[in-house]
Amino acid sequence: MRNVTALKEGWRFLKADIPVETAVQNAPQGEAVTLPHTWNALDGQDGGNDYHRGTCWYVRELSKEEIAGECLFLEINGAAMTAEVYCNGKKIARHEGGYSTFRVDLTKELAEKNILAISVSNEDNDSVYPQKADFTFYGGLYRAVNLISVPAEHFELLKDGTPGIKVTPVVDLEKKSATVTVETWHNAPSVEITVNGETKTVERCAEFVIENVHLWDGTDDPHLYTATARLASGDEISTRFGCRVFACDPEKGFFLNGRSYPLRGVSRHQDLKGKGNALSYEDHAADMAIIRELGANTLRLAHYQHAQEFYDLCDENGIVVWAEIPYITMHMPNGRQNTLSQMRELITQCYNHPSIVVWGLSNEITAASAVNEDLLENHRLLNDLCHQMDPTRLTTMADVFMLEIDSPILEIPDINSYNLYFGWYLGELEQTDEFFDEYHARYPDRVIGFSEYGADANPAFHSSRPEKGDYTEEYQALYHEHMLRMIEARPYLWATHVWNLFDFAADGRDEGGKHGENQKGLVTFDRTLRKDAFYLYKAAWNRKEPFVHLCSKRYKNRCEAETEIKVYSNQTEVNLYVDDTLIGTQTGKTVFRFRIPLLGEHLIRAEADGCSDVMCIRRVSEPDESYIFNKAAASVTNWFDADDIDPTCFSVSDTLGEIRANPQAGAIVNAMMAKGASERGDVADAVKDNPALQRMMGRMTMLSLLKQGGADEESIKQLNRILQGIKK
Ligand code: GCB
Repeated sequence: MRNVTALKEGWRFLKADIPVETAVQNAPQGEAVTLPHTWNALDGQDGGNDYHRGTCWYVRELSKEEIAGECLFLEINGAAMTAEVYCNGKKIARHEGGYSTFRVDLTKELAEKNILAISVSNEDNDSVYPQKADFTFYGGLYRAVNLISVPAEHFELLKDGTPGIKVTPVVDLEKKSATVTVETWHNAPSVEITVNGETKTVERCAEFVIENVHLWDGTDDPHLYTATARLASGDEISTRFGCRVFACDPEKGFFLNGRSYPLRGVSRHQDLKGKGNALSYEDHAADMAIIRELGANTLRLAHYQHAQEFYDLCDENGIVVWAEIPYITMHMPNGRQNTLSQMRELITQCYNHPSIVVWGLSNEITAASAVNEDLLENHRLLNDLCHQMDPTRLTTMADVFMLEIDSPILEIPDINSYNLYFGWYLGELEQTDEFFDEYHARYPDRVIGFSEYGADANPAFHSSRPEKGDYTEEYQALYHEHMLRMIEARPYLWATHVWNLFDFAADGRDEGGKHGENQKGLVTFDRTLRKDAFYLYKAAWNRKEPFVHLCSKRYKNRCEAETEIKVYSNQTEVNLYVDDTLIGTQTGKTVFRFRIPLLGEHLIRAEADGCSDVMCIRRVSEPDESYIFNKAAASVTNWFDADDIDPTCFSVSDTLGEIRANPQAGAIVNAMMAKGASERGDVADAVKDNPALQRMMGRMTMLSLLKQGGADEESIKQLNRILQGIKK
């Protein structure tokens, strides 16, 4: 018999870096908490970088009933980031890495009265990842903590948090069969393994053949089998598994079970407003329901190992997953062992999930580190570890935009993917298209994907002339309309992942009208509001549930004689009614645009195949200031869009590349940039030494470069006047 007891109640929490004796002594005065728990649920999402990073204690007494049984193990499914476990004052384990499961053998430590004390630290250091990244590093026992009691003969519990059972199905599509190898680890002479109604008694490992195999076939039919292993002592474990084959083709993209299956989806962090990362099963399931509503078929579970419950939900819903470790942003020479142990745990603990198809080695690791031998070696070791532990899956990497496409690091993982933010942080939307076209032309034999793209939007902000950097819901929607078209035209992209499905806590941020949040989500941090861009993807991806969505519903007060009404729908024909009068019918795909005169207050209704959506908008005489985040930026475009620019001469609307191609105009801009460079030392050096960045800047308009550099209105105008004096 195996007994699992969840230790939810009865904990005392002490927010103090104190010796274990003091922690145990002071425990009765500590705060009573229930698990899961993070001490950063509130301060980790209020902005300002002041969230508590330090060492805290969780103390609890174990009752007589809880410790019953022959052998007792403590299972911690997530202690962020580093934990030390003490039983009756004695240190019995240390674990580094905040996202994986680890277990501790308590059997020999037990006495009459038993006090468990766990110190957990999310303090900064130079060896445990992550240390530098755009998300809050919550601290706490934020996933379940369990006691597992087992007989003397039992399945392995300690090694890398293993489930004790490993299932490898190999599918033969032609024969419609699967050969399923089941390995187990235990300390008994034999084990009884059952798969699909067939039972075998073996020492450790058995093979089964499933004829007429029911495939795990993505979102339409994610069939799961169960493998069960039993020891004579009564200890029993089981795991679900799925039978599927997949492949990535450099020209045709992803294949599932022999058919083309373009992976189109989103990324997710494990956190929620008000709760931090301490989510309940219901929270996970609610997230999955939103993913299904969106119609995504893939998830990048960034930037660390997610909860087992969530990989289970992905298995059950047929979502293809990219799993990764938090080897992110900045390579740490002292962190090599930690990357290896986090990867070993990820693969050991997640191996049986059919949803997972790739192991991510790192994310934007060259953002703050040079591509040196130590970093390359670290990646080679990780890559080899993945292949050795799991020959059935591929390795991948999320590359930062300025990583040269001919960098040797790109040759390490099996397949690659780029994070690109052209049209948001820098550059123009079309540079994304150019980037992939160039990459694909140069490396037609390499598999490439689009691992991150997105634009922040605060649904309070609106504009009829949306532009990069304005944080409006409308710009985010336009951004994604472009990316959706870009992706649909490039079927070779093996997977694409919007950054991000949900707004998430990034305590270092303070922008776009909110503190401590990355607002690139298609849905708000509290999950209550779906932004327009959510419905764009729903229109493109959700083929099952007919729907129609009116954009810019929150943009009620409009200061214009004519306004655009934009509709997203997965139907091919949309009717638009203004004040109950049909004013137009459009046929098309995904995005439907209408223009209507705005006279006063109007009721707008869109209809498509029996579905409808309504909103109310009205004409106002003055712009509604509450819709504008960055008034200064907004005014720059307004004055600059003036028609008095002579198109036969240069202007700040030309790209840096175009301007530089002309000796006279180029000399002026180069001189101006050299002056800026001497004032901003290291940033300028980074640009000078990075040809990829140089090339990219060449494609940006002078105006957007100047705005991103923080140039004021007067100096932009002045340069424009000079450029207007030079004939093209
Ligand atoms: C990235 C990172 C991700 C950030 C994102 C952003 O490239 O991988 O962690 O949150 O950019 O929004 O800047």
